[in-house]
Amino acid sequence: MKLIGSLTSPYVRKVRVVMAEKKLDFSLALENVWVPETTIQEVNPLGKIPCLVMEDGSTLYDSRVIAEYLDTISPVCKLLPPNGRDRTEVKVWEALADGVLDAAILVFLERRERTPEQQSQKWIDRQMNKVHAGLREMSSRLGESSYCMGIHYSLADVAVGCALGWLAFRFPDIDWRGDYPNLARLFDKLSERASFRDTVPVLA
Ligand SMILES: N[C@@H](CCC(=O)N[C@@H](CS)C(=O)NCC(=O)O)C(=O)O
Repeated sequence: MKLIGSLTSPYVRKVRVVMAEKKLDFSLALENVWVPETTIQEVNPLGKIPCLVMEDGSTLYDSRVIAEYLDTISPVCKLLPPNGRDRTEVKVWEALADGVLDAAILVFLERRERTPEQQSQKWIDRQMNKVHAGLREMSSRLGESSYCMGIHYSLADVAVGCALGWLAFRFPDIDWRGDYPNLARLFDKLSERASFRDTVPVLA
């Protein structure tokens, strides 16, 4: 399998962590989707990474679909409960963590891709409000539990860890560690895992 991605995308990191936890073999093909020469749309019409190219040449996107698929192809380190309410709960955690990222990335891009005159503070505030509300919700859901789903490590922790890691990387001013010590405790524990250590976001 070939994973098309980057070393900074938190959604790509989520898939890389899942691959590592499940001990799946893959090659990582780095792709800069922001340059005009990118060929990403040949594999994903939406022009986004991650995109997984399988042995038969077919492709999978987005990160949630890829993660869910990868969990079905190996019994090693099951990251999603087989069915029922717990499975949905993990997916809600993932939607929450990805949603925080979606909002934060819109702010990041607003600042990077638009001139100061073009930028809308109202838009930035709207998205930042989602980031902060999402962090608050994550902390409240986590409470004093060891992991998002209680005592079991799951895809929920992978998604939350990647979201917090990306905020630390791109938005160091957001003090989620100080505001939510339980998220910091979870993040520090996740950061000790080889899957997280080996995928810390880095500028190419
Ligand atoms: N919901 C998608 C989001 C993927 C995404 O937005 N990836 C970014 C990189 S972090 C991207 O490729 N952006 C290119 C674009 O929006 O044109 C997923 O989970 O895979």
